[in-house]
Amino acid sequence: MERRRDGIVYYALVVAIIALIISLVAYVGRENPEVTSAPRSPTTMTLSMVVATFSGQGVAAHRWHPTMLVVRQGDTVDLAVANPDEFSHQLEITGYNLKTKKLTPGSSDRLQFVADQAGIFVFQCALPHDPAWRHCTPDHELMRGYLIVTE
Ligand SMILES: [Cu+2]
Repeated sequence: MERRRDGIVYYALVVAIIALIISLVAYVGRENPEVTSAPRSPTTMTLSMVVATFSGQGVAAHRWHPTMLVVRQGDTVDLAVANPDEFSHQLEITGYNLKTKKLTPGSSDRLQFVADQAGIFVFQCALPHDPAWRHCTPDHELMRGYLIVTE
């Protein structure tokens, strides 16, 4: 009887060691997400941007939304820009030498380009504040964001 119990304990120990070895092999051989997601062929990034107005406490803030665009070098960017504001604006991506047409209230435009240079590029409003023409708003200088092109 004692011998038989020893045999079962021994058998359970062998099974536990085999299970441990299998789980260790599975753990070591698991896919590393950092490595598998790194290489990626260039793609078309379809993005959209709007003039966003945030208001409250008698103050209105106008910003390009989103304030940051991130693409990879080599990607084609297809950026739709809309202006739902009651004043005209114009998006300019300095460094890439790109400008939308003057975006009058309710209008939109599209910028299509290949992000061939890596770096951080400012985008801003190219239409200085001019109340007589309903061009932009007093916070013109704050309508600023960044296009980040990663290598
Ligand atoms: Cu503006």
